[in-house]
Parts: sequence; structure tokens; C-alpha cells
Amino acid sequence: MDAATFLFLSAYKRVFSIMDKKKRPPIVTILGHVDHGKTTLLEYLLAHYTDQFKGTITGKEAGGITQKVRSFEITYKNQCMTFIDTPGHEAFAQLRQRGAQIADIGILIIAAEEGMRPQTKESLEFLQAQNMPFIIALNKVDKATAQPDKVRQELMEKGIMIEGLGGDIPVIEISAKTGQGVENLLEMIVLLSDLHAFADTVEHGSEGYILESIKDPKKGVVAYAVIQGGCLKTGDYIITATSCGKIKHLEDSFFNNLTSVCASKPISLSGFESLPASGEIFKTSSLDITKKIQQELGQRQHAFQNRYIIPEGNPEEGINVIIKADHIGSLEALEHIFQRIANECNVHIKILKADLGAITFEDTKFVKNTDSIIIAFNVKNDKSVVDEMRNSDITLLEGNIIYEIEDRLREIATKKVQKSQVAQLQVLGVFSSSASKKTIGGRVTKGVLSKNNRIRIVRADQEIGKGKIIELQKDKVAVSEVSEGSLCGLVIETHATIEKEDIIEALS
Ligand SMILES: Nc1nc2c(ncn2[C@@H]2O[C@H](COP(=O)(O)OP(=O)(O)OP(=O)(O)O)[C@@H](O)[C@H]2O)c(=O)[nH]1
Ligand SMILES: [Mg+2]
Repeated sequence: MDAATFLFLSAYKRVFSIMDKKKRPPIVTILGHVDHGKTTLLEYLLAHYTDQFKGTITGKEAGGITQKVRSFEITYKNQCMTFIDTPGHEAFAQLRQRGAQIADIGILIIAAEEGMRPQTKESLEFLQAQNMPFIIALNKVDKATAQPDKVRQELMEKGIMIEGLGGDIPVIEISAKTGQGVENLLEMIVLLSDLHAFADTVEHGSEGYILESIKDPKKGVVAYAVIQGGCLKTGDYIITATSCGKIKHLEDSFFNNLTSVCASKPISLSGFESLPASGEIFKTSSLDITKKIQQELGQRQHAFQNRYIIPEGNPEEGINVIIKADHIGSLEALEHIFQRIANECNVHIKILKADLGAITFEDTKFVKNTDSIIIAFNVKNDKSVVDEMRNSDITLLEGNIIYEIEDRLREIATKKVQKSQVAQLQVLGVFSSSASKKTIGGRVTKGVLSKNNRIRIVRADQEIGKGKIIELQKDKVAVSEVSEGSLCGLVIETHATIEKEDIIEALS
């Protein structure tokens, strides 16, 4: 579409929409690769286009990355707009997809110094799948290393039909840090809103979209949602596919109490009896229907219970896990990284339980009885529960940065697989020999070698003797085990002679 047609249509739609009383503010989702500046843009908007927000978002993020969906409203030239920020880290694809599903308009942020990265491409796919208008914001143009024209070229080469190069997808250069170009971006949102005239089509009651839900110690289940149409009031009965309830409490994105709220607004609401799933639609309902649904839901199993993550290979080893997290989106992201670890390490991971909130004493018992490890992501655990876990030798992975949890779980999975293999060491040197003891050095070529392992000595595929490891050292420090790839020194109780290049094999 050329600029003249665009402006004509825009003016036409504007007149039309003024006549239309049910016009509603646009819901704008910010998507893009990790660290390309999504949250910084939202922070800039909050600092300049609302007086309700104090403080920072990025400063409070663990590991400097966003790990949940957030929504806020701002006002630009008397026009309300709702913005949804999404995480860019690869594990949170479902959150990005949901952010795109609810949006009227997408903003695809690309750092102009980096260009298209994997989650840029994935975000583009989500936006294109929704068939929605979107704007490409080339960010960080304040930096000397920014090359916006190079990114434009890259976009064209990937078949993205951008404005100025034969297409109609608007591209705007911005700096989320200095604010350069941000007004142009907002103007484009106004223009697209006028052109598309987003309307509230809900005739009765209200409908909305659940972004996230959590268990709050004081308020119970709290859902973060965006209203898509109608007006929602405290006291309304609401239902989703997996939960229902009566609204006790409504708040806007700045924690102000509300008694009613209308289309496009981001809210938090309490009153659901159980956790509604992220991505579900909620609707207002009647008391009778809500009661009936309550009964049916009571009989259903928890969706996150007992799930297997199966790798692509044929695993011989498995890990049982229990997950506690802050948000449903976090549980999903953890499942995503489990799949990767399962494939990489060829283990299956069985999720015995996944739930929101801190670890309880009941969880501790469950972990012990099921020989599981427990992952507590972004939750504040009671010190007494954690102490009990440590005293009981339970493997607890606590943390609030997804990639750190991933690294630690990978270590556990790798060790588990190595331990299940017959450990082998290649002898690299023999330092001393007596009739019954040999001191040697070598490299563990397979599995995990442990002190007190009974062993056999193999030369040219023939067993030449048996023995036992009575001392084990790594970097000259006594250790109880040495894993694959490591060099170590060991004292072996044996009457056999050991030579360089012999293989020491642990007997199971
Ligand atoms: N110079 C410059 N730095 C920026 C700009 N926008 C963001 N940054 C910096 O880039 C880094 C990442 O910014 P974020 O806003 O956290 O990035 P994000 O896209 O929200 O990252 P995730 O939420 O983890 O996906 C921070 O250090 C920001 O200060 C910009 O326009 N100019
Ligand atoms: Mg962010």
C-alpha cells in the first residue's frame, strides 16, 4: 500500500471509528531476540507516558533477562495503549507465542548492531501466523556499531517485505535508551489502530485472555489477564477451560484497586478457585454454570502431573524431577529445557509433580519416597524446609535464572549417564610398584571411577588381573570419584603388574 492510500484509509477509518462507540485501545506486544531491548523500550514508555510507574523493571530482573510476560498501559496523546513485554530467551517460546496471540499489533524489536537472530525469526513466524499488523523497530541506533540499513537488507533477503524497499511493513529506527524515534513508533501505532479500528465486539459480560497465573500466599490464585471485550466487575462469576471462580479483587497494572474494568486493559484478578492455564480465554458466567463447572473440574487431574520427557535416542537412564515455580510460564520453560537436556544427554526425565509456590514439607517427603531431584525456580523457600532437604541429602536446584538451572541439571544428567556406564581408565604412567600395590596415573575414558571400585586390568583385550582402587587423587587432592575426561592418580591393590596403555575397568 502506498503512503497516500494508507493515509486516506487511515482518515476514513478514523471517522468511521469515532462513530463506532465500541472502539477499544490497541493491545501491542513487543517481541524479539534476547537483549535486543524490549524491556528497555517498555521502561522508556512507562517513564514518559504514564505518571503511575515508579522504579525500574530491568534493574530487578534476575540475570538481566525477562522471564515472564508483563503488561502495562500508557497514554500517548490521549490514546490509551496496552503493551505486553515478552521474554526473548529461547526457552520461553510459549510465552512469546501467547503474547502474539493476544496482540492487535506487534512490535518486532531488532538490535540494529546485531540484526536477525534466532528468536527474531521465531517471533516473526508467530506474528505472521496471527496475520496481524506489525512494526519492525530497529533498536539501539544510538550506538556507533548500529547498522540499520544492513538489517533492512537482511530483512529483504529473508523475504520480509519492508517499507521503502517495495513492501509495506513499517520499519522505524529507535533507541529505547535515549528515546530517539520512539514517538515515530507511537505515531505508527496510532495510525495502525485507526486503520484497523480495533473494536470491542463482546455484547454481554466480558471476555479476556489469561497471560499468567500464580499462587499468592495472601490473595490465593491471582491471574494476570488482558480484557478483550466488555466490562469486568468484582463479584462477576468467571470461567475458563480449566478453572472457575468469582472475582474478589481487581487491580490495574499499577496495583490500583478497581471495581470494574473494560476492553484492552491489563489487569490482575483474584477469585479463581484453581490456577487457570496461561493462554486460556476467560468469560463471565452465571452462578449455576460456574457451580456445574466447579464439579466437573474437581474430578480432573492436574495437567502437569506425571509427564515423561523422552529423548530422541534410546535412553537407559532416567531422572525423576519435581518442579516448583512462580508462574505457569516458568513451568513450561523448564519443560522446554528438559527436552533439550533429555536429547543431549540421552536420558528420560519424568516430571512427577509440577506446581506453583514454595517447597513444602509434603514435597520433601514426596522427593524422598520417589528418589527425585527437586527444582525450585523463582520461589522463596522456607529456610526450615531447605535445611531439612540438605540434611536428607536431597538434590535441590534452587535459582531464579533459567540458564543456570539448565546448566546444573545438565551436569546431573551427564553424571547420571556416565555413572551408568562401565568406568574405564587408560593407564598413562606407572609411578611405583610393590608386590601388592601399584601407584599409577591415567585418564578416565568412560563413566565415573570411584574409590573402592573393584577393577580388572585389561591388556590387548585380555584380562591380566583383578584388584581394587584404594586411593584416588585428582590434582593431587584425595577424591572419592573422578568422571570421564579427567586425569587422576590412583593406588591399586593388586598382585598383577600394570603397564602403560593398560585399561583399568571397574567391575559393576
Ligand atoms: N545503547 C543502547 N542500549 C540499549 C538500548 N536498548 C536496550 N539497551 C541495552 O540492552 C540490554 C538489554 O536490554 P533489555 O531491554 O533487557 O533487553 P530485552 O530484549 O528485554 O531482553 P530479554 O527480556 O532478556 O529478552 C540492556 O543492557 C539495555 O540497557 C538502546 O536503545 N541503546
Ligand atoms: Mg526483557
